[in-house]
Amino acid sequence: MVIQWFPGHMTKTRRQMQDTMKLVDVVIELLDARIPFSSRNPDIDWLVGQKPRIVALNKSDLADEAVSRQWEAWFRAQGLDVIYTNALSGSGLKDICKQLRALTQTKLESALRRGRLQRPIRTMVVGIPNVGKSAFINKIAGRAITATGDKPGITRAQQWVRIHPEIQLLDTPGILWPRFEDPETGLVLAFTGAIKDDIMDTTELASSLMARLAILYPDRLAERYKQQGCEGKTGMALLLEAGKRRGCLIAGGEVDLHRISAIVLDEFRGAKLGRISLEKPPLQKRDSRGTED
Ligand SMILES: Nc1nc2c(ncn2[C@@H]2O[C@H](COP(=O)(O)OP(=O)(O)O)[C@@H](O)[C@H]2O)c(=O)[nH]1
Ligand SMILES: [Mg+2]
Repeated sequence: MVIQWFPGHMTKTRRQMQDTMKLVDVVIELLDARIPFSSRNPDIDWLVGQKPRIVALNKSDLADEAVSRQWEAWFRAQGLDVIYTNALSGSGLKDICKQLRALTQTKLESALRRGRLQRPIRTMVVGIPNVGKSAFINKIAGRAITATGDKPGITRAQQWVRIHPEIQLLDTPGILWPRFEDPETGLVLAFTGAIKDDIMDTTELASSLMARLAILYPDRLAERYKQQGCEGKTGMALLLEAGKRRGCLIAGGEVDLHRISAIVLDEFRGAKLGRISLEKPPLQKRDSRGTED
């Protein structure tokens, strides 16, 4: 079913995206700072082509700052401008505007030389579902112009919103598809809540998350769920232990796996375990002497 349905949908999205892309001067690619790899559209380079692009590592408030700095360096090494943003607080959005203007400076200058601006810089936000596109647009536009959450079926004319005297933003984001054929990507997207829990086995998801966190952030995991160390334990063992510590029990004293799973996922997504990054950039050659910790 998925195989039947997705390609058609994707072809249409691609075509629309290419059409819209023709209207913009600079593209803002929104990624989830916790999972910059998995929240990236696999065809983004092809879609954006030669247009200047800014990578916004959004939800930066939830990501590990040290890891985000590594990603920043990695993106810069790929020749991309990268800015951390928090679409809820608005931090980083001023830098986005500054960068948009810098990227189109020559265009602006030649227009200015001819007397006055012919038209403002045009930009649009693109990204996979749940990276914060609507929140970003709302915040930068300073008012609620798009509903948070995507409602398929409701279509309306796209409009340009002035976000700076010299910059216009398309009020509708470009929705991209994730790397859907990769199970690892599906998993980390599900951890962050980008894939709905009702189509996932939450116990399996929570125990996978536990296993992952036991490797990446063992101390924080142990502290939050009062684990006696995480080493050598499976995700399921950690989940059961957490359930006991939290008193998530059903009759007979067994752990209520459904309940503890929901708690763990909720707490992770709500940053109750602190700022966590689930992906690190691939090691670069010049970094190979051991920047990885
Ligand atoms: N903590 C945090 N949450 C964010 C940020 N940006 C968006 N969100 C939340 O992420 C969820 C998805 O945001 P939304 O704008 O609907 O994403 P879209 O599907 O890309 O349009 C919402 O619950 C937002 O409140 C951010 O920078 N930090
Ligand atoms: Mg949206």
